Amino acid sequence: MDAETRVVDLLRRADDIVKAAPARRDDAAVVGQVGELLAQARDALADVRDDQRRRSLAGQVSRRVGDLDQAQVAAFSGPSPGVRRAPTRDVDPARIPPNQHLTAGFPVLHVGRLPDTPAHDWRLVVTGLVARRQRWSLAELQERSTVTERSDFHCVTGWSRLDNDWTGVRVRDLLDRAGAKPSATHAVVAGHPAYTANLDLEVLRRDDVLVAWAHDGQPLAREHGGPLRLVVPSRYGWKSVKWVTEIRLLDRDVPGYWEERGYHDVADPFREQRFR
Ligand SMILES: Nc1nc2c(c(=O)[nH]1)N[C@H]1C(S)=C(S)[C@@H](COP(=O)(O)O)O[C@H]1N2
Ligand SMILES: [Mo]
Repeated sequence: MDAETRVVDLLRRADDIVKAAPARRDDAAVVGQVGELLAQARDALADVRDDQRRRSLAGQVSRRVGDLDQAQVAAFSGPSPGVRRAPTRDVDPARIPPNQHLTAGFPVLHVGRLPDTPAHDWRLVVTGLVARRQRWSLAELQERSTVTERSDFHCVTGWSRLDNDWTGVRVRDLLDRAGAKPSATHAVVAGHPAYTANLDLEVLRRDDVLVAWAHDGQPLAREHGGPLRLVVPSRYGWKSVKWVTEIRLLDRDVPGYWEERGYHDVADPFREQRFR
């Protein structure tokens, strides 16, 4: 089977599973199987010789990965009632990345269930290429220099929420406290339950990158990542790890949960870096 036939075949198999899904009542299994087929299709794309054909097939794979993301959200956390389109009038169009729309609410999006660890038992560790491994409780973080930063939030599924006031501490402060080694170039940030995202250290050190415990002046709701979440405004939302537990510094880029499933390592919404 040549590469093109193989991609088409994998897409057809993925579509067949999706079509049969309503009868199966096992959304998680459907998402897992379709995700696996799409990952194989993505790998096979590299061997499709004809540029135009490869681009067209890549678009078909991407669209299905996007659909799967939505399906996954529905499967794991129910429909997202927060996704309501907001008018874009009166907003500087330069603030809205390509192919994003504004949402009036604050959608909730994640895989898996909410953690039940009480806030007073929450710990954040900074590990890997650091001079001093550090561990903070929420109270200890709150004793550090607290900042509030206003920023926009862009989810790869298409919604953007502008003007979020996040309160927390700068990740840069924590990295400096831990003593990031010069060899450290990237990080993998982990959160409940086994969610991870990879980021450049340069991005993590920006002013607007926080671990936050409050949003718009209110304690951060559990479903939005409370008691503690990462916020990385300059990247698609999947990099803003909720229920954050660990920041591990590395000397290489190691893909996280969604990146392993075909999403972009960098994920700049203004360059529309959705998929690899
Ligand atoms: N731990 C964890 N963090 C996560 C996710 C997740 O599945 N698990 N989903 C990400 C995605 S895709 C988005 S868009 C944002 C959504 O944040 P919100 O639910 O507060 O809107 O959380 C991100 N952080
Ligand atoms: Mo997202």
